[in-house]
This record gives sequence, structure tokens and C-alpha cells, in this order.
Amino acid sequence: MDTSRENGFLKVKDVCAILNITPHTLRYWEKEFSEFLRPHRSTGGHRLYDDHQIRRLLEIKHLLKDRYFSIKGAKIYLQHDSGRGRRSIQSSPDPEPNKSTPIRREKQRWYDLAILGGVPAFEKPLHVGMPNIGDQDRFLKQAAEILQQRRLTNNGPLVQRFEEEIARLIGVKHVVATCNATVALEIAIRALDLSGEVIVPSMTFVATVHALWWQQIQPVFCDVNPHTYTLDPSCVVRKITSRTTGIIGVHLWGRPCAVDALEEIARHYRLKLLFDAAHALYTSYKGRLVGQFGDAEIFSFHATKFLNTFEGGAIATNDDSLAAKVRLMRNFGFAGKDHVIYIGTNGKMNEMAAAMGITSLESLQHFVDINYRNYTWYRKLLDGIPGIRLIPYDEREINNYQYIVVEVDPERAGLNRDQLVALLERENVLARRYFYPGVHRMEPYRTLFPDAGLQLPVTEALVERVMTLPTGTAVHPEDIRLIAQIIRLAVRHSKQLTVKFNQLNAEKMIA
Ligand code: T4K
Repeated sequence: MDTSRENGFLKVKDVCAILNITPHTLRYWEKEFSEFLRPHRSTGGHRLYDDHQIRRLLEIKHLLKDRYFSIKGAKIYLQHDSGRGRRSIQSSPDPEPNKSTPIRREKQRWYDLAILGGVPAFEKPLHVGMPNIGDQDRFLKQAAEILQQRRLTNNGPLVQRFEEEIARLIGVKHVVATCNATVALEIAIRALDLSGEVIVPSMTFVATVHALWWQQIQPVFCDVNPHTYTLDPSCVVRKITSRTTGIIGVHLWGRPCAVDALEEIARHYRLKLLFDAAHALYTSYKGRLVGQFGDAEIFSFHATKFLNTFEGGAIATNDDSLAAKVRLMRNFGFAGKDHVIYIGTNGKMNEMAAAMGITSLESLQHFVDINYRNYTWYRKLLDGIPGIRLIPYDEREINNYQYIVVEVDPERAGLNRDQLVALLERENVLARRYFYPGVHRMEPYRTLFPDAGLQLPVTEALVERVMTLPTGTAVHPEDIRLIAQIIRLAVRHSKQLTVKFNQLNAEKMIA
């Protein structure tokens, strides 16, 4: 195609020629997908497009051309649900040339659903938490160098570089990399001299709480705010006793805690404040990146996280003496050769993990872009399904968009969360109930604090209603379209499905 580029950009007429659409359609898509597509402007005010935007337009075209989707007004709707134009459908090919096209099967009628005996929509399981992987060649090159240098661990050069790069990224003085976030939490808790009681949400992964109890510190469960899903500061104040030494806030699903309020409480009551930021690398609170708050913040670089080092974690702090202490503790308390000055553990990150982290950091913006694209598709395609609400990100902040969390209102959806998870599992979509049933209902806490749930009404309601859907670089918009199609179909035919669910116990059906 003969196209003329202006400083690397394409003009409207060239874009329309490439996509074989009219300028009117282009403008319509830009309006409809404005959060996703923002053309540049020339000095004369003309719209200009770079390669990245062309790719996005191709994706939009690819999705909208599907016969079972059409645009009416500002809505995308499922044509087959209107009862017209039922035709057999074949999955359209993936635009990624090097990837073999996964087999996806359309679900046109409710009795096509796998739970009713239909063939699963996906041939292979689609997981929540499939790793984001950067440039494989660059990683393998670094891996070869590690082997050649024979420097595998113990604060090697790549670990130091990784720490510096993370510190620069989030704007914090010290980052101490560890073998995982659970050990990072344990080290930080000990280095901060926490003891007695520490206030913590139950709406979190069990590691946050285990890190306390592992050191005989009593977790005091506190409820979360129903809108932010993070520690409710007014509840925190009510939980403070003479034995309280600290607070651990969790930036759940990459949504930051009420940092200002918690810092104020910690200052007023002279408590230590730690944040479990396992989900929150590259997310901001009031424009400042997470990692800079409280006495310290803990990141996870586990395979399932936004940015991974296979397994890994880090402690971020602006406190020089705390940083020195956690460095000692990470390495058995060694201050020099044969010279131990403190109790410590083995919490070191190895060089291979750091190489993975450095490679992943090079692709950070790509990971955000893909996650944002996926979030946008979920938002569009789940919109208007009764009882299904995608928990939104605050778009005024920086987000990593790593968690697609959906709240199911059983009254309006006609199906409850567990039924939907079971139904999706049969389609090979392995949605997760993060963080069911709440840590207070897991052992040993369930036995230790049998009445904890009475004071956690928001947590108890939330753990029954939320599910996490697959996203990340391994998930294609076509996957999302099909997942949304299944959910829409299930909700639309919830009455018929309820008959089936009455025969089965959904809880037992979840693998
Ligand atoms: N604080 C919070 C708030 C956390 O969420 C976590 C960890 C921590 C602290 C502690 O961080 P680390 O010590 O782990 O650094 C997973 C992760 O193991 C855990 O890191 C994570 N949170 C938690 C939310 O999820 P599981 O038991 O759900 O993992 P699993 O094995 O079921 O993996 C989830 C899915 O991911 C699988 O269905 C398949 C997929 N997957 C997983 C791995 C490991 C892959 O596709 N490839 C992989 O390599 O806990």
C-alpha cells in the first residue's frame, strides 16, 4: 500500500485505506473506544496515528467484524440473543502470527454451555495468573552470562541492578530484593520490632497473616471499606488496644489503601505502618507510586504477579536504618565474613530471578498496555449484564490493571458467584475466588478466633461475591469476548440453569 507518513505517523485517509473503513467509521470507533485510542494531533489539528494505534484499530476491527457482534447506538450487543440471524460460527483467526490459534468454541444457545453437556469453549484451560513474560532472548542471554560467570546468588550484580531499577522506578531510597514476598513480610515485621497485636485485614492472601503468626504476633482482623476493599480506617481505630504495635494495610488487587488516613492513625497512636503491596507494583496513590508509604512496603514478584522474577519479593523503604537492618536479616545477620551481629534468615533473591526481573522491567509498559486493553474489553463486554459488575480502576491514578475482579449480585444475576465459577470452569475458564473464604475462616485463625467474622460484615459479604477473571499477556481479546459471551448467556438463562444447579452442589463442583 502506498502510504505517506508524516514524522512516522499516518493520516486519516491512509488509516482508512489500510483498514478498509470509512472516515466516519474511524471517527465512530474513536468515540466509542476513546479510553483506548487517542490519535495524535498535527500542528494543523489533523488526527495522526502511530503503529501502536493502528494495531489497536486492527484489534477493534477484528472483534467487531464477528457476525455475532454488531454496533447499535453506543452499545455492542450479542446478535444471537435478539433471536435473529442464527448461523454457525467459526472462530476468527488470531492476529498474532507466531502463535498457533487456540481452539475457541462459540456459545450461541444456553444449551451449548458445557455445564449442560456442551463442548467446553476453550480447549485448554485459561488460568488467572498466567505469567507476563518479557523478551525471551534477552533473558536467555543474561541466563547464559550468569552461568558463564558462575555467580549465582548472594547479593550478585544482577540483584543489585534489579534493586536499583525498582527503586528508581518507584522513587524510593532503598529496595531490598528477597526470595519471595512472604519472607519479605516476615523480615520487615521482625525488623520493625512488631509484637503483641497487629491490625490486619482478613480480605487478603493468607501469607499476610501467616507472616505475623509465624512470629507469635496476634493478628487482629479488621474490616475493609465496601468501596475500596482495603482497610477501613475507622475500624482500625476501634481495634487499637494497649498491645497494638502496628498496622499492615494491603493494597488489594492493586488498589491502594487509604494511605493518608492510615499514616495519620499510625502517627497519632505511635504505631508502625507496613503495607503489603504484593499486587501493587506500578500503581499510584494521589499521583505517587506505591512503595514510598508507611515505614516500609512489600512487593511480590511471584510468577502470577504483574512483574515476575519466577519467585521473588522486595522490601521498599525510605528509612536508612531499617534498610540496613533488613539487609542484614536477609543474609543470616552477616555483617561481614564470619561476623554475625543479628538474628537473620535466608531471604536472598538469586541471580536468575533478578535477570528475569530486569527483563520483565524492560517490558513493563507493554504489560500495562496489554492489561489495560484487556480491562477495557472486559468493561465494554460485561457492561449491562444484570448483577455483574467489573470493579473499576481509578483512571486518575497509575494502575497496572493486573486484576480483573467481578462482583456478582446473585439477586440480579439469577446465579451466585460459585455457580458462575463452576460454570466457567466447565468451559475451561479457571476463574478464581480470591480471597475466599477470608483468612479468619482459615486455620489456625478459625480455631483461634472463632467469632472474628462477627466483626467483619463487609469482608464476609465480599468473599462470597467476587471472582477474578483471566488477564495478562497470555490472554487475547477473543478470549475475553468469549468469556463475556458465556457470562451473558448464563445470566440471561439463569432460570433454566438454576434447575441444573439445584441438582448439583455448585460448591462441590469447583475444582
Ligand atoms: N500478600 C498478598 C496480598 C499476596 O497476594 C501474596 C501472594 C503474598 C503476600 C505472598 O507473595 P509470595 O510469597 O507468593 O511472593 C498464588 C500465588 O502463589 C501467590 O503468590 C499469590 N499471592 C496468590 C494470590 O496467588 P495460588 O495458590 O492461588 O497459586 P496457584 O498455583 O493456584 O497459581 C494461580 C494460577 O496461576 C494457576 O491456576 C495457574 C497460573 N500459573 C501459576 C504459576 C505458578 C501459571 O500459569 N504459571 C505459573 O508458573 O497462589
